[in-house]
Amino acid sequence: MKKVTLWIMCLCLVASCSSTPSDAVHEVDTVSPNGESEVMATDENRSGAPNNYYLRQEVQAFVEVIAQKHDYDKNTLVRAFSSIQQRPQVIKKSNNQPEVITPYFEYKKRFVNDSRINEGIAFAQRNKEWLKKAQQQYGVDWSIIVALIGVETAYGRITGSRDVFTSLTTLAFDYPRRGKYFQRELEAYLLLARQESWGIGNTNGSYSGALGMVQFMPSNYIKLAVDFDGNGHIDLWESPADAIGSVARYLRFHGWEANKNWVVSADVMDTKKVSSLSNKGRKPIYDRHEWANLGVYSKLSSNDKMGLIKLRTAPTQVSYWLASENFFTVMDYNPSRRYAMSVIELANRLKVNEL
Ligand SMILES: [Ca+2]
Repeated sequence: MKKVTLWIMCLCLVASCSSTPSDAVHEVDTVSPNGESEVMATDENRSGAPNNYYLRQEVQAFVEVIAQKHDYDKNTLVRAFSSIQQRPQVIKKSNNQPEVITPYFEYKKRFVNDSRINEGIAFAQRNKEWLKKAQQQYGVDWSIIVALIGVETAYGRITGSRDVFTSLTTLAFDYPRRGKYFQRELEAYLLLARQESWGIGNTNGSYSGALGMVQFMPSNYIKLAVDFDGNGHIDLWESPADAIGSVARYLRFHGWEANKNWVVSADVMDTKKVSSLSNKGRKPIYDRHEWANLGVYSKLSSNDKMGLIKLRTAPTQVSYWLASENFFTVMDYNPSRRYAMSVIELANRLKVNEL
């Protein structure tokens, strides 16, 4: 008798655990062997995943803040956070970004190659009216816009297949090195999801939470994305026009200067003399005369200040460039010199074609 009662109790418990509310973020596939006690830990996550994020005190505090600060429906947030658990691959990937560990000559092969160039030319032809409009409105060269979209997502082909809510939550609460940053992005994502009626957890992106053809983080999506085709919605997945306008607006906002050099190759007479000046900071530091006094020569004719960039262009070879403010503006998109140089090299290869 006692056994039968227990069995019925278990059945009821499993039934309540696996009943998923109609607006749940993710379906819960199974109840894990140890799920019951965890699920019973609070009243509000009976339908939640085992080890779900809402069991964590800091997440409960975060939910409270978001609900208060933005008048956000707390039940929606509780359901969302209790439906997801840590995605460890996100942390692993964040610790092994190719920008950090791959030498430039290897890194750039992924982006500056025949297929990426040909696809870029085709993308530019399909979208030339929007590119001309963006170039005119924001002063950003069309080839940089195309190259940036090409490097980010292969012109919108690879925009990420991970639900960004789980990724951002994992990084916000289990990646202490940048936890505060990702908490702000998670907050922005929640606001965007409400504003755009996406439904929390229904938006896919990169493992670090970047969105759409241009891989904007949520805060940039809110701040700088633009409805460039004027259809009343900002859609960075399906509208190349919106993607083009948004990239141009982003670069302009971060200091892009029209009709300026991007980078010029440089000859360095004494590498030791400039070793503390190369790859230094994120701003141009000297004009061409000051660089020449240090034994750094280029074909630059303007008097703009430039920074000195050094990258490995072969296993036993490094090359130098003088880089303008525009180069550092591309670094505002992704703070990697290898990334910025790849975008610029791809743009230079595209630029030889007429728009
Ligand atoms: Ca639009």
